[in-house]
Amino acid sequence: MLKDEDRIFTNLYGMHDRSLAGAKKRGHWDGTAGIIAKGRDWIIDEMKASGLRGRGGAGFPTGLKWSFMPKESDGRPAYLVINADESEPATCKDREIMRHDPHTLIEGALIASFAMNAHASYIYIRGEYIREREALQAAIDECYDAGLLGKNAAGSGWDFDLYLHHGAGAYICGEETALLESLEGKKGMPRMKPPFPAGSGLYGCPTTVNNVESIAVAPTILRRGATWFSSFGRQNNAGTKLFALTGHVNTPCVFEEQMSLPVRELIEKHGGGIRGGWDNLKAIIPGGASCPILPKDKLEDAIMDFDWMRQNQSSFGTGCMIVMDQNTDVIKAVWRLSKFFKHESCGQCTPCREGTGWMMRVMDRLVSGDAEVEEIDMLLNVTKQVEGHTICALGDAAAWPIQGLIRHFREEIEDRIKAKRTGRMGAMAAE
Ligand code: L3W
Ligand code: SF4
Repeated sequence: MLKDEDRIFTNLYGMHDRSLAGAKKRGHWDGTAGIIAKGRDWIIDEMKASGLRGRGGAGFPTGLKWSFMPKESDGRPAYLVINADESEPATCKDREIMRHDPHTLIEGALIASFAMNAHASYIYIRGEYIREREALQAAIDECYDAGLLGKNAAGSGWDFDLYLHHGAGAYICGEETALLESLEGKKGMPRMKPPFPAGSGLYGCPTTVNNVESIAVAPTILRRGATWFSSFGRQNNAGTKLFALTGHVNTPCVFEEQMSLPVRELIEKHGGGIRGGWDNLKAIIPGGASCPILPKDKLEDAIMDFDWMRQNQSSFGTGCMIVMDQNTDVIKAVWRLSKFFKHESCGQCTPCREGTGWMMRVMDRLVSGDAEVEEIDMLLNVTKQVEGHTICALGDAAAWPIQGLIRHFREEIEDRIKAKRTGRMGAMAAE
């Protein structure tokens, strides 16, 4: 388990003073101008060497992403946009940073913006996060008063403004290009990529969009060094990370831990174990609604990181896990996700707009058992027509949970259909 002195987030549970004075006591805003004085190349190289991969779900290397920003200005301003539209079902880690440790994020925004030549940064926060918004705004105001933001921010010689913008409850605005559209005052509909935001992002200017946690860990990485951060986890899966456990664990929680620990260890040490014990486990969804479900027999030696999950036909996502015990109707659980994705589809591309509705309606029938066995393969086929054929990842995200369900729980689906048919035939015989 991670030692206390290696935690980046020292106020995750709000036990300490979250104000600037409290944050400084816990080591934040220490030597910020000195880090900036080391220059852009040093910061980006150190971030690359740390092995940090984006904490918002896709796991793209953070230092590499920063390096895509133009080194010299071509007359257009550059922007850092921080994705705080945390809306993935079961994902609730960034909110703990914003409400209890907001200075980690603000200091990170200043350093990252300097590294990418940006004098302004926007934090796009989920509309429902009202308390988090208040906490973050109070921290931003404190920083302006203390000279840590604004002209010559933190005595670094860099002028920097930070704005908080709130969303209005649309999940799709967590997709980076939909977020940029929304920030520009338009409907939150994803753009085609490329161009990636680094080439043409906010208002057509070079932009980097990063998750809250990715930015909030940067100052500590730069203070303690890339080697310190990369000493946790394993190659390609470095660092410490905020994880969450929800569902049928005894103590649902958010916690910081090192990457690449066994799933079982995380559940037992941090989640107090499965309701009814490990043998009562049925399945997990590792890191958000789009990550394919994994059954218990895959989980005995499972490792919680990007590579293990990918090699086992799932994904690490945000590291926020849904745990399901033997009482769970997994078909219904995945149906619920299908309903979610159908509702949240922005509707601009046909495979997603029509496909999510189609998939949900077949899932309706699988839940009740009122389907034909042949429809299982037909449904699988539809998921393949949607996957990879849409403008943004929401189409894939709607397809993958269903693929995972059929891969691991086909027998359960078939049994339900057969039981229903037997019941129907029994009733017909009785008539
Ligand atoms: C420049 C290239 N930039 C990629 C950048 C790109 C983006 C990042 C990752 O989806 C996933 C999704 C959710 N030149 C580049 C480049 N980039 N190639 O790298 O891009 P991408 O397309 O791999 O991912 P994405 O579209 O950002 C994110 C999944 O995460 N998810 C989590 C969702 C989490 C939330 C939340 O509440 N925090 O919504 C869970 O599984 O489904 O697949 O910045 O521009 N050649
Ligand atoms: Fe909109 Fe879905 Fe197309 Fe994404 S995949 S752009 S959410 S319709």
